[in-house]
Amino acid sequence: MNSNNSIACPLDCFDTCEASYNDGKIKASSSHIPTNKKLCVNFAKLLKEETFSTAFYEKKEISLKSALKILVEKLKNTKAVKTLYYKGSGNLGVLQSYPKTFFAKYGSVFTQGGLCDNIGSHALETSRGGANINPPLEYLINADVIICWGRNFTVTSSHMYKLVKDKIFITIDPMTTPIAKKSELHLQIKPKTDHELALLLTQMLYLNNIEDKEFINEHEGHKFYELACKRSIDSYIKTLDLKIEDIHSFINLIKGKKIALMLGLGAQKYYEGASIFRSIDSFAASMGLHNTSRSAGGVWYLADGSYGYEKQLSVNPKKRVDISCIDYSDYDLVFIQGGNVLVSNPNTQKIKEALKNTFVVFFGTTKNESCEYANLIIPASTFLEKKDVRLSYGHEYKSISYVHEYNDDKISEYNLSKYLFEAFDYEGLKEEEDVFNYYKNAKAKSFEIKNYNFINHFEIKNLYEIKKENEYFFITSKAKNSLNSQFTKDESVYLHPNNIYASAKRIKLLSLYGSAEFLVVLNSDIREDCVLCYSGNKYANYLTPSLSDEVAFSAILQEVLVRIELP
Ligand SMILES: Nc1nc2c(c(=O)[nH]1)N[C@H]1C(S)=C(S)[C@@H](COP(=O)(O)OP(=O)(O)OC[C@H]3O[C@@H](n4cnc5c(=O)[nH]c(N)nc54)[C@H](O)[C@@H]3O)O[C@H]1N2
Ligand SMILES: Nc1nc2c(c(=O)[nH]1)N[C@H]1C(S)=C(S)[C@@H](COP(=O)(O)OP(=O)(O)OC[C@H]3O[C@@H](n4cnc5c(=O)[nH]c(N)nc54)[C@H](O)[C@@H]3O)O[C@H]1N2
Ligand code: SF4
Ligand SMILES: [Mo]
Repeated sequence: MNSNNSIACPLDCFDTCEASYNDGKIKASSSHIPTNKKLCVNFAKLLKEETFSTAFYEKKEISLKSALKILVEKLKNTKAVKTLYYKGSGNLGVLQSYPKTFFAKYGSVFTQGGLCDNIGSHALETSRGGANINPPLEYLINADVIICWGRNFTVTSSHMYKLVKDKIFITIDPMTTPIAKKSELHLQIKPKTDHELALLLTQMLYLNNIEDKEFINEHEGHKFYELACKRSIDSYIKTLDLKIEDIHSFINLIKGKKIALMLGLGAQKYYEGASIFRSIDSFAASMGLHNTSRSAGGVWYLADGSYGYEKQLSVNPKKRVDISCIDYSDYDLVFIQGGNVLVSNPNTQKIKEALKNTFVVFFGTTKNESCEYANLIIPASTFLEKKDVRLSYGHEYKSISYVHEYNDDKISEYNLSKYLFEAFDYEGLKEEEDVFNYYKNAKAKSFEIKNYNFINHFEIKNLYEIKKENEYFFITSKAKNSLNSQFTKDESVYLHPNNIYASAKRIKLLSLYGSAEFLVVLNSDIREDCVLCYSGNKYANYLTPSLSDEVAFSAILQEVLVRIELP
C-alpha cells in the first residue's frame, strides 16, 4: 500500500491520514481507507505554515551548528537531575521518541500522565486487563447505531465519521455539537454527570431485559447493576437534567441493534474521570459491547496505537513529575520538544513566571507562544523532511512518511539524538532504518479484551453540588479549524444568548486558579450553565487547575467552575 512517495499526516488526530508526494504536489491517498481521497483544512494549513529557517540563541539568529554546541555545553554544565525533558504532541510519528532515549540516559526528569486521553485510557486499561484498544474499523462500519459520548465526532475525526455518516446517531454531550444536530437523540446532560447517566441507562437495560446476561454472568457484572440500583430512576433524571422520555427513546433506538460507542475526551477531564469512564465502559459491557462473539459494534476511544507492537524506543527515566503540576523553575534547564506549554498546559500564569527563571530550550518546527521564553531554539525538520511511521489511536491503519524535501539548517529528532549520543560518548542508539522498518512492517496483535472488570464502587464529588448560582461549568474542547494551539487562533469565550453578560463585548472569567479576559461570542449550542473556550485559546488555561486526577497523574482541565465579571 505504501510506496516511497507516501507522506503521513503528523498531526495529533484520530484519522492518521496518508498522502502522496510527487514533484512538490501533494495528493490524498485513495488506498488508505480512512483518508479516502480527502485531506482536511488543518493539513492544508500545515503545508502553508511558516517554519523556522534558522536556530536562535537569546532571540538572535545563529547557525544550527552553534545551537547544538550551546546545547551540549549547557547539558554538560548542568546537573542532570536539574533538567526536565518535555515532549508535546506536535508530531505523533513513532520516531519522534528518539530524543527520549538520549534524555533518559543523560538522567533528565521526565513527565508522567498527560493533558489528553490519559485518564480515560487508564480507566479502560484497568477494566480490560491492561489494554486500551479499538475494535477493527470494519466493526464500526457494520454497526447500526452510533453513540457519540463526549466526542465531537464530525470535527475531531472527520474521516472516520465520513465512513459511517449515514448511520443512526445518538449524542451525549453538554454542547449541541454538529453530530448532536444530526442525531436522532441528543442527551444534553450537565457536565460531569456521565457516571449517573451510565448507571441510569444500566438500570434501564435490565428493566427492558436487553442486558447481555452471558457476559455479565461471566464477569460478575451484577455488582455494577447493584451500584446502579442504589438510586431511583427519578432521582437520576432530576440531577441529569433530562426527561424520562429521552431515556425511553434511547432504549428504543438501541434495542436489538448493533451498537458502536464512540468515546471522546469529554467525560474524563475531571478528578474522578477514571471512575466516570469506567462507569460508561461498564454500561457498554452490560450491553454486550465487549462480547468477543460480536463482529459489529464495540467501544472506540483514543486507543493505544502501539499496543501489540514491541516498543522500539521505550525508556525508563529515573524520575517523573506530573505533567499538570510541573514547576518549571525547579529546573536549571527545560527541554521542550513539539509542545506549547504556555498555551496547552494548565495554569498559564504560573508557567509564565516559572519559564522566566530557567534556561528554556525549544525544539520545534514553528514559532509558538512558548518560544517567547526560549533561550535557545533548535529548528526541527518538518514532516516532509524526515521519515516516520504514524500509528493511529482511532483505527488500525498506519501511515508512512518518506523524506521528500531537504534542508541542512534543521535537524530531525533522530539526528539530534545521534548528535547528542556522540557528544556524550553514549552507546546503544538504535538505527533509524531498523526502527522505521520495524514499525512499517510489523503487524500488531489483533483485537481482544481479556479479564473484563466491571466497576462496582466509586466516590465522585459532583461539581453541580458545589456550583453556586453565579458560577458556570467550564467546557474546553477542540475547534474545527485548529489543531490544539496550532493554526487558527480563537481567543473568545462562548456564552449562551440568555447569559446575563450576553450584551458585553468583553468579560473577565475568574476561577480558583486564575483569571483572564475574553471577547464574547454568543452561541445557543451551549447550555446556559456553561461557558466554552476552545483548545488553543491562549487565555483558557489561566483558569484551569495545576492539579492531577485521582489515578492517572493527568490534567483535569474541566474540574473547575468559573465566575464572570465585567473587565
Ligand atoms: N479539528 C480538530 N481535530 C482534533 C483536534 C483539534 O484540536 N482540532 N485535536 C485532536 C486531539 S489532541 C484530541 S485528544 C482529539 C479529541 O477529540 P474529542 O474527544 O472529540 O475532543 P474534545 O473536543 O476535547 O471533547 C469532546 C466533547 O466532549 C464534550 N464534553 C465536555 N464536557 C463533557 C462532559 O462532562 N460529559 C460529556 N459527555 N461530554 C462533555 C464537549 O462538549 C465536546 O463536544 O481530537 C483530535 N482531533
Ligand atoms: N484549554 C485546553 N487545553 C488543552 C486542551 C483543551 O482541549 N483545552 N487539549 C489538550 C490536549 S488533548 C492536547 S493533546 C494538548 C496538545 O498540546 P501540545 O502538545 O502543546 O500541542 P500543540 O498545541 O499542537 O503544539 C505543537 C507544537 O509542536 C511543534 N511541532 C510540530 N511538528 C513538530 C515536529 O515534527 N517536531 C518537533 N520537534 N516539533 C514539532 C510546533 O512548533 C507546535 O507549536 O493540549 C491540551 N491542552
Ligand atoms: S483529518 Fe487529521 S489526520 Fe487527516 S489530514 Fe486532517 S489532521 Fe491530518
Ligand atoms: Mo489530545
